[in-house]
Amino acid sequence: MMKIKYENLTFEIQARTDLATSKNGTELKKINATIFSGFAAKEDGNASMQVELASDLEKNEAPEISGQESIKVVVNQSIVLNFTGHDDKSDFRYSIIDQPVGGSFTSDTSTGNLTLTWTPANLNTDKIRVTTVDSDGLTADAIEVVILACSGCSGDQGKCDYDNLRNESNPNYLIASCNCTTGWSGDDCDINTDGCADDPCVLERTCIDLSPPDEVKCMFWSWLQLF
Ligand SMILES: [Ca+2]
Ligand SMILES: [Ca+2]
Repeated sequence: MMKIKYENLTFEIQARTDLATSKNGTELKKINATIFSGFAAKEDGNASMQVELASDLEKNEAPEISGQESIKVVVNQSIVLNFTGHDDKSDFRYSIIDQPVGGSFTSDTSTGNLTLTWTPANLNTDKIRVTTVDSDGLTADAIEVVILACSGCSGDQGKCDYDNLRNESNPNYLIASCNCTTGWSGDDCDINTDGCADDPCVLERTCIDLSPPDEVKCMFWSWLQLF
């Protein structure tokens, strides 16, 4: 805490800084002006020091953070996501507000980036939200990454279709549907389709359900086919 004494009064600058950092930039300037305008009018040693402090606070700009704002992920497949902070002062830090389950963040000192490495284990709702905080406690507008998740559609039994979503209730965690290859069905293409379910065979033919990639066979039974 920094205290400034002027005549018989003591001003606790830290308390004002806390107040200032919880406001937006416009209000910050207003508060500073209120604290320091009285001192500026006095032309003595204390006044110059206090005006200088005010000037430092006013010059501080809120930090920013940039990075990918949406990402496609597949269960059991690893992704890497980078974020970059910016500030008028160099000693800002990253703040992780929401971390996905199984994900880990690292800060790269050579690039200054914040990196997320994540392998989703399932389709449970997850959140990625990060921000930057500068040395005076000012915070950037956080990035919340829109996650487009896919089950993987059981490997080669289907393909992720990110244009058709299974859920839309949470705009920041969307689940892609699967386009199944012939013979497979279900949300994740893990069900061997029962090709006979809709009685596709006519003229008294017998329906036989087949394994993928085939679906069904309709045939006349005869003694010849039994041998
Ligand atoms: Ca700053
Ligand atoms: Ca089948």
